[in-house]
Amino acid sequence: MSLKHLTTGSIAPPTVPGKIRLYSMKFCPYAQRIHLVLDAKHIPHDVVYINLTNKPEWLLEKSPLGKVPVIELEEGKTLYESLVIAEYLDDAYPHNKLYPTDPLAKAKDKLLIDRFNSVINTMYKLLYTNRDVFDEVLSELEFFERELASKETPFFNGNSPGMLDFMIWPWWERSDVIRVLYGDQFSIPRDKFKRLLEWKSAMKENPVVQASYLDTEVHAKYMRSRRAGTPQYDFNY
Ligand SMILES: N[C@@H](CCC(=O)N[C@@H](CS)C(=O)NCC(=O)O)C(=O)O
Repeated sequence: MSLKHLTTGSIAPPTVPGKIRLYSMKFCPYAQRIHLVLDAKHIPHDVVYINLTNKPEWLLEKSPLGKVPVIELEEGKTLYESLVIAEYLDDAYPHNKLYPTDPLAKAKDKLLIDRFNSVINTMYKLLYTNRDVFDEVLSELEFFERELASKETPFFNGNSPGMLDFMIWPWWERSDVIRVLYGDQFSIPRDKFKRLLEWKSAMKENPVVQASYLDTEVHAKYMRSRRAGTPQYDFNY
């Protein structure tokens, strides 16, 4: 396992028989989705971290869009796009199913994951281009607050986290960065988002989440470097 993010000029480390290889970047929320699935299902794997500013030449052979996450199942056999990878892993390793086994419940969870894209896009705008859209993020979250309230369980999946919980978690882990960067008025109000904030605390305690969890300060440090146009991938924390 290489902890340093590999750059241009590096050599692709050979895959290890019996282990899935995940190409990741320490601060990428999409890659974190796959860390969560691999950890939740205890799938043997190793991780190679990629410097996305100075990408290794060989990345394009594994990932046609030059993005992470990518998984390599055996030498040269790869799969990309976080949601496609997550579903593949859930199907190929059927123990401890993360998606509901009921097809309708699964389809509904996929709709919610899709709907969360609007939160992701607005959060991205808020962090990188326009801090005026905080209210827009909150109004998009109201839908998820109502959904969770209607379920009457601590997690979207029930009494333990499932695919929907894990697929939206990486952006929740980063949600306090907005407050750190812009001030306390950018906090998610507890009176309007009681259930989601309880969910967030319960997720943070979950051992699978803890395995890839990084503190708000660490995420903020990365985001500051990225906002300055020089993303730092290898700093100590
Ligand atoms: N839709 C993709 C998004 C992945 C993505 O945007 N990854 C970013 C890092 S967080 C990336 O690799 N960026 C490099 C680039 O765009 O050149 C997925 O769900 O996997």
